[in-house]
Amino acid sequence: MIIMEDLLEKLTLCIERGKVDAAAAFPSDMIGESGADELTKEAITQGFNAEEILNKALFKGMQTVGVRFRDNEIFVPEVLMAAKAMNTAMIHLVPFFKQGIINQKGTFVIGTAAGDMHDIGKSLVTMILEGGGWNIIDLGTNVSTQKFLETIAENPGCAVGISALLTTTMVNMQKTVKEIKDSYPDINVLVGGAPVTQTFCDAIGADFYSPEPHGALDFLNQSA
Ligand code: B12
Repeated sequence: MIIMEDLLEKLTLCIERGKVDAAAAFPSDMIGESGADELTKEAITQGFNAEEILNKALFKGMQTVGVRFRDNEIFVPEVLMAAKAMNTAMIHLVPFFKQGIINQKGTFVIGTAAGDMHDIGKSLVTMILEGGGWNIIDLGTNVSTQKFLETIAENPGCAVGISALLTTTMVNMQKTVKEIKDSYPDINVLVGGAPVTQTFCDAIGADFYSPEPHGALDFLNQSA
């Protein structure tokens, strides 16, 4: 049993190093040690709440990964392992964000912009909104404008969320927002992702920007 103070720190390290679970052979210097899977379960058992685990360990680890990736200290394979560790940990948190809520507030269609394969942020938004009572249609990554338009047509009155993590795919986000607004001016379109800003949101005619999922939940609840 790991003492409580060390637990979140060890979990942060697992995200930074891409240590998925005890059976994982990567990274080689951590073979046999507990990974993100076991440590997240243990953190829950020890009474940490899901928000605490997310903010104090998972986000923290992923932030470090981002900095190291930017500085060319690590490369795509290591980032992919970190993402795998993060997704494995998040699976254990899903039930806490969903707890006791009936999905009846409305439908929220979400996907990452065309050309964009990043899905961790989008999945977090999905988790929080689903927990907040919204029925989610997750279109995944690299979602074309056409796919968004078809899904909106099938779900009249839905709200839409688009995530973009790359400056290049922000351009695609802009095109998608324009086409959605041209065809469905009354539908709320929310945008987010690390490079997206309020200024960009205003410039492309989206209805709402938030740097984190709870802002989106508040906005949707108010407009429901
Ligand atoms: C993990 C990661 C990857 C993984 C993705 C794995 C996966 N399954 O998602 C992999 C390795 C595949 C990858 C690939 C690439 N990546 Co990458 N990646 C990252 C990294 C390290 C972390 C992203 C992340 O998950 N963050 C954690 C989540 C929780 O944060 P988030 O997505 O911002 O989401 C939060 C908010 O923004 C908000 N939010 C997000 N979406 C939405 C939507 C709505 C509607 C709302 C309201 C809110 C909201 O809520 C979330 C929770 O708070 C970032 C670095 C960074 N600092 O962002 C680089 C980064 C985004 N990647 C980058 C690059 C360059 C690439 C590649 C081009 C690299 C390459 N040479 O191939 C490719 C592109 C692939 C593609 N076509 O998409 C650059 C982008 C630079 C730029 N300005 O465009 C970054 C910034 C790294 C860097 N510093 O250089 N990447």
